[in-house]
Amino acid sequence: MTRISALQSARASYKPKTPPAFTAGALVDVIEGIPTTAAGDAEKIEKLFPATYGNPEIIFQKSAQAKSGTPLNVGVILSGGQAPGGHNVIAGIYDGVKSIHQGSKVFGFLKGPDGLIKNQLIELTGDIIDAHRNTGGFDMIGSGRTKLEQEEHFIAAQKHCEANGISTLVIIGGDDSNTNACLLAEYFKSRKIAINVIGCPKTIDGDLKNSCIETSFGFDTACRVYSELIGNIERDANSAKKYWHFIKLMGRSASHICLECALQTQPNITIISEEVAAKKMTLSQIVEYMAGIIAARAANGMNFGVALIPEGLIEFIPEVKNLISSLNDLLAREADAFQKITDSNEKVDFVKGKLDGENGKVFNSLPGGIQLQLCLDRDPHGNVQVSLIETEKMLAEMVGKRLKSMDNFKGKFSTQTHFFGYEGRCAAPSNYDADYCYSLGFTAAALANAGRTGYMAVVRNTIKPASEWTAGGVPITMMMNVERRHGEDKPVIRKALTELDGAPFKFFSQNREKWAIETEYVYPGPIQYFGPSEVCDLVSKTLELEQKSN
Ligand code: FBP
Repeated sequence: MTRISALQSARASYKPKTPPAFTAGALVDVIEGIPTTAAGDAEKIEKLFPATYGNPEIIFQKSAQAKSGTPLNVGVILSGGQAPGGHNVIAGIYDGVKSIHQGSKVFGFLKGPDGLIKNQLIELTGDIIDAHRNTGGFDMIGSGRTKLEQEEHFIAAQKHCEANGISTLVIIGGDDSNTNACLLAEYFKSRKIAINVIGCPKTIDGDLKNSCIETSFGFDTACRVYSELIGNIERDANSAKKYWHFIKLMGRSASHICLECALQTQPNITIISEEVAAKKMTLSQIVEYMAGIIAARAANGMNFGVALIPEGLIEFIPEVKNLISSLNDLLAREADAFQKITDSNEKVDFVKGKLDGENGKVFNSLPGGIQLQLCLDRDPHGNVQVSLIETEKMLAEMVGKRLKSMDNFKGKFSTQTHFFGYEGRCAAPSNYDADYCYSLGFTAAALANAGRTGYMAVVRNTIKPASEWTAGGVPITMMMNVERRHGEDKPVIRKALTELDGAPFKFFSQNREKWAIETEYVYPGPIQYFGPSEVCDLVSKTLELEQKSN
């Protein structure tokens, strides 16, 4: 047997809290609301989803009478990047369907959607589930980024679910995966294929949330891990008083992680991509803003500090966004010639020679290392992989140059750069995520039992104790609108970016000047799994501020 840590062993017996609806299991009463519409473009969404559009929201309630259920066979898929709590969603599904009928079974498709397409799956036994309760990671069955969107995928899904006797598929993923879950639900329902599809909201990025979903799971834990590390660095900075730490934080697009970590740790500088885009800031304006704070602290004798930078930043700076889009086109157009060049400097020169005007100017203003990174790494769709661009190094270098040219800067500027991302994605889930995920899993089991399809499992009121949480289902079409993606109109769940008029950003912007000039660091320390509720049962600052302002 693999050796497990003392914490994992002690944590295995933690019993996640659930909404009151599930205190006697997942055989619950279903309360239906009124028919729903869509987040936008309702007519188009209705046309695209004639079989699953318009269903009512539902809420589960503990049943007053004893009920009996029939066996359910559920298939589970983990889709996309790891997020703390995924194993607890599966444990919740398992315990949920077993509470409905002991003969129920749960199958895990391996390595994400590919497992469904290739019919690679395992039955998840009680032993497997027990070994993974309250653990981080997706290693129980693995995950993958294949998008289930083509008809051949849907045909394979039908074949492999039917071959394994699976009547409900639960897809645990982000906005894209849940959109595709809905497309699959529509495909089955409109063809009278008896397989239901349920979604669960996952992503550390925190950008799958709306009026129906309070938060995506994993965000809470990942932000606590990063905030612990940032707090430790702040304390080091304040002890040694000789470094500026530039820290890039994961989050493919939205800056929720960066904002949450800022709220938890009160660093000197935090860049929020959505604000950069709204103010149409240029790269040199960002550099100027950072250099200004560094110079002001230096004037007060403080040649140290901490700056948080969101992973997706460069795509939100309008001029860099334009540059990236021209580079994507250029590199696709000139792929053959570009591939033949082996020397890195020659690659950069090749690109320089083909960029003119504003794009050429912006490209030339970037440090050499970043120029090369922008030319190299592309995902399978030909887009820049922002997690590989070292924005923190780029800004450290550009800010250093700017400070040298400033007459009023008499201080010292030494930097350390960091990127926190993968460190947090598989952490043991906080109590919040352990409870939330297990409850989402139970909700998915109840939705399966209620024969619902095209629904997302939702658990709400989570800033309150679990005894006040509610559980239910929301038609995925209700969260959709139509957006232009890769030149086509597509139905999508709207990605939640940081709202500049939202309570978390407002609180941050009211305090950031003070945090910049003073040293008002907060050191959150590690996630606590055992001990008093005030240190173990926390909710994210973002959620707290958002919900309290509603
Ligand atoms: P999901 O949206 O799939 O949850 O993934 C989020 C994320 O962690 C981003 O923050 C990051 O940019 C990306 O995954 C990294 O992906 P990969 O694991 O493929 O390097």
